[in-house]
Amino acid sequence: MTAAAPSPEQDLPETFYLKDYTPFGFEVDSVELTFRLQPSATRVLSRIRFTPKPGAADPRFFLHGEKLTLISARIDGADVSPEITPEGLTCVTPDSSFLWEAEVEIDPAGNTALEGLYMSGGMYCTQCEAEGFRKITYYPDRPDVMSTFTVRIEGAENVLLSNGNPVSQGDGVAEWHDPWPKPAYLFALVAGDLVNHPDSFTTQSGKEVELNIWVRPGDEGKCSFGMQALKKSMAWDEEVYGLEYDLDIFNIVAVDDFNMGAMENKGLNIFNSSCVLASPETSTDANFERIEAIIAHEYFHNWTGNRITCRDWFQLCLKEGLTVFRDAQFTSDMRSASVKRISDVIDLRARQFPEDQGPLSHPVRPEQFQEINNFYTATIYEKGAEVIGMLKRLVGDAAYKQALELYFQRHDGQACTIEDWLKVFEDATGRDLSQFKLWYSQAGTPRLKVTDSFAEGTYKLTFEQTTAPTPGQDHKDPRVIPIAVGLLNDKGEEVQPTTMLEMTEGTQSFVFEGLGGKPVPSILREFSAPVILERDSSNAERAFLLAHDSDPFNRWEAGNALARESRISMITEGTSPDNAYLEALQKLVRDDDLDPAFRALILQPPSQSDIAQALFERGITPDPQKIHDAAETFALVLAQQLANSLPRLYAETTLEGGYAPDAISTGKRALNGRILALLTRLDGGDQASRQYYAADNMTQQFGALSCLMKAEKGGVQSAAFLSQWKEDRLVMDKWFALQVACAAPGQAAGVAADLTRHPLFTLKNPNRFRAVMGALSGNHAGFHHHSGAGYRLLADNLIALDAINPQTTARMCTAFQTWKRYDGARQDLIRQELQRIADQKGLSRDSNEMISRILNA
Ligand code: 0A1
Ligand code: ZN
Repeated sequence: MTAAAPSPEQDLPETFYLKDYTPFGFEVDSVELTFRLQPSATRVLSRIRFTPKPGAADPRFFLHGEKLTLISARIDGADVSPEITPEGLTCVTPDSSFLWEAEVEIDPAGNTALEGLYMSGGMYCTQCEAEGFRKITYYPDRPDVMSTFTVRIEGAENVLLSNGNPVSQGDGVAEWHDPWPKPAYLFALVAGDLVNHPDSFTTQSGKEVELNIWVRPGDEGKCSFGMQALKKSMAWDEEVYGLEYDLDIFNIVAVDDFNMGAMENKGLNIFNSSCVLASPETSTDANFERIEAIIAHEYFHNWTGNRITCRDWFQLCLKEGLTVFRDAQFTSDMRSASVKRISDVIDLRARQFPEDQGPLSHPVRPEQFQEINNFYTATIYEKGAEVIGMLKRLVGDAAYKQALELYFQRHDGQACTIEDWLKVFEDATGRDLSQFKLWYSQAGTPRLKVTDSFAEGTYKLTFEQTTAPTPGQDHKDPRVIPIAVGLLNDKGEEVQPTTMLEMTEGTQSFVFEGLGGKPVPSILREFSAPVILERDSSNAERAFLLAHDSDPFNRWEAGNALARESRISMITEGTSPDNAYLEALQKLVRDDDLDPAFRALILQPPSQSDIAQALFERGITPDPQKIHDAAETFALVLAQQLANSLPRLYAETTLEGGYAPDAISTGKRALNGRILALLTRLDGGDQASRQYYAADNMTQQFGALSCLMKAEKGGVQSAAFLSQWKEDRLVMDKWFALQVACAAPGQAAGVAADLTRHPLFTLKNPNRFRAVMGALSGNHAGFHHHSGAGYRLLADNLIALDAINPQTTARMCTAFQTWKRYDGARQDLIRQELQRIADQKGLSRDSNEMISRILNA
């Protein structure tokens, strides 16, 4: 059992290992908390009943606690004097059930790290995942310790909220009781002068649930979309998973200062205001889509995360991978499944692939960490969801459903592991999943080399899988890979419908018999596994698949490969944009039988960072300026080729009538936006300017402004935008980001530096910091400008932010994770900046871990 306080070696950050897991030695029978709110001196009183577990040998317990001033501590009414360290306290305990009472003082107003209890815009709020509760009071702050909570809040604010159901309210006091045992990371408290957007939902068993979205006065008009998304999520989880909500009330609160997107605290979700507030005038289509998905994600956590939680933080993907998978299913059902899949793969390749192939690579279930906050990564979330998608493809939909029913039935109320998760699939299907488990333990993206041959009606596909070494893992075993394959004949007809091949060996062949001629294979349909497919294919074959593949994902993929190849030969051989590809694009853009959203995706060029990665993989050192120039040339040539039809296409795709954020209108506006971007390259911004002034919604206003800014014609409109929206923080984040995103490579760092001196810039708000610094690192040629100014500016700002908010600083360090792709001169510049950050006195544990992992690449 856990006993004395951990004692890290002087100056060496402690590393935590999965193999060291030991259960806590006590049950926590109940928790009662009283908060006496004061901005700089809040008192937290706790009454916690502990019962030693049978066989417990150690007569002491360790409670986590950080940055707390202990006022008093008692056990069964008698004062005690625990031994206190910066990490917590150790105290001698009775050998049977006892009551622990403590009073501590904390400083919410001085808490700029936004973990624990802090203040945002005059409101008190909390963020406890992963280890923030220990900044509120002394407690065994680990997810496998679950208990019921009763919370009393004393404060002058008119709204006082916590988890569970309300017990009493009134006169500066509120009491809440959460009947569902939960770990401390799901605790939440909010107190503020707030207004609500109320609604209600009747569950499938007829229970009436009160719903509220709480916001600052003035934002109440931006809640209805989020509320609809919540109600759709509640109905969907009942219908698809048979899961019903389990409290009388569900509250969502919007907070301006928040490190992440949102948090699934039981019955009291706390949202970054950017992820819940929406109105046509202030939010883009992309914002609406994201809000719908995040509301669903947090709501779905009520079962996958809260009712069944994680035993320890190494199991984070147990709740996150599954909940991302569920929210993706929801979005596919609400919108277009193929558009969602393509968008998710674009995102996976942009964020998870570089992570998995660089110095930060880690398994979906990591086995060690220094700071758990650094492991809320694309690997845990998005690759975690991909792994579940593969599992579902392998066992089939019916078995997936059975396994999930068994999971909820067997593990409700428990803190579980990946072993528990896989066991329900084994028990439901009789399959042995020990090899499949490698997806959880082995880091790195597998490469799948494909060769084929045809003779006498038999087509043979041979696959070879390899995974490069990753930090701490040199050897890789072959994994189970579901490969969805279809075959087309030379007329483009499907002669073999999608079939799921199950690869288990390092090298493996599959044959298809009775074919009339050599088919064209469509491999890895629907992106059936998160791997990199390598196949010697011709542009003619890609164009054929782009025209004929019945699988929408692979159809898009063929276009994407054509775009990439065309770009690469422009860069490496100085060729002009590929004509066959340009013609294929022209045809698709005009094909009204195709979903506009799909056409918009086909027109979306590969990102410059993707091209850099593709070059690097071919042993060519990427030159960011050349990559940028090729992208510009390609867009101009495409615009010129389409010149005659662009005005008509623009007119045809312009929506009449009022704005609605539904999937069909969103797809049409996406296509219209791509056409406007091309048109702006030819008409000097006339149409974009007209659209800017005529727009009655942010999608079109901001879309037009982006086109103008890219064309360096947006000065007047940008100033007008600033003056129109300067009071709206979320719209201003867009404006800040756009200035940097549209800056020419040689100017990006200078523009960003100027913005950090803008009166509306602040390090205290993570959204604003990310708007500027995220846009800088996202401006590929600007960030990697040979002067090194981008690197220097980011490092300066990371150093400044680290003292205020370590978590957001550490996440932004990932901008440097791909540094080994680039030439020696750039690597020297980056190494210098990384070293400068590492050398900072008092650098946070969060940033220290990130920088040293990146430096050790
Ligand atoms: N669990 C939340 C995201 C979240 C994670 C960590 C946080 O602080 C370190 C805050 C929020 C989710 O998946 O939505
Ligand atoms: Zn989550």
